[in-house]
Amino acid sequence: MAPSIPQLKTRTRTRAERPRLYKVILLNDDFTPRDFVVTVLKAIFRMTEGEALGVMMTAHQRGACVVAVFTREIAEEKCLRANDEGRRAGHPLAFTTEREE
Ligand code: TYC
Repeated sequence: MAPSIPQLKTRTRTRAERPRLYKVILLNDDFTPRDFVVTVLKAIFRMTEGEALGVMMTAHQRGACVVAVFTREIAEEKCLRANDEGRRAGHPLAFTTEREE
């Protein structure tokens, strides 16, 4: 019987692709009370009072502000929860998500 030749094992490492990131964006409106926006930012996005105030004021003055960046699932879930908070309180508060370049 012919001697068997030991096979060289080659390992191919498949690195997971970097997940795409999604921005959660806060949109200004004329009706939602400022302190309500701050409360939602603190509750859903775990911001400090100061951070939430800064984001709320930027949206208020410029029309919109990026709140944070997440993977798609997290961004969509937080956006949904934040929009729900506004709806349940009867405010037109709106968050949206946008894919990063
Ligand atoms: N513009 C609102 C007001 O004057 C406050 C506000 C700020 C609402 C930011 C939404 O994303 C927002 N009461």
